[in-house]
Amino acid sequence: MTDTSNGTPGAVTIYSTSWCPWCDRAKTLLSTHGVDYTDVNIEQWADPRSELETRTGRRTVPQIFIGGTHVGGFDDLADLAADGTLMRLCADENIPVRT
Ligand SMILES: N[C@@H](CCC(=O)N[C@@H](CS)C(=O)NCC(=O)O)C(=O)O
Repeated sequence: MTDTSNGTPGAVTIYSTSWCPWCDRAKTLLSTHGVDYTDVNIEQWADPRSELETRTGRRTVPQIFIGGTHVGGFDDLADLAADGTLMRLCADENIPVRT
């Protein structure tokens, strides 16, 4: 995890495209954990992959920020969810979690 300051304090941001199954899985995982998110479709950008790389250091979608912390893609998010780190990170970043 790296803090690249391109997230939003107190909120979850997911950079995605409309055709991406890994994005859908990430959104479903967040929803099943009671975490709301802001979905940013990178297809609206002029040069999506370059802009994504500038913001996150990676060129694949999804890219997910928990507050100001960049956690990576779906695989990274799933690992954090599996070992409980996701919920601790949400607490640390003041992200509301629905129960
Ligand atoms: N293992 C990655 C998979 C991400 C991935 O392959 N995303 C596809 C879209 S579903 C993508 O961005 N492909 C474009 C590319 O590889 O350049 C993750 O967990 O996020």
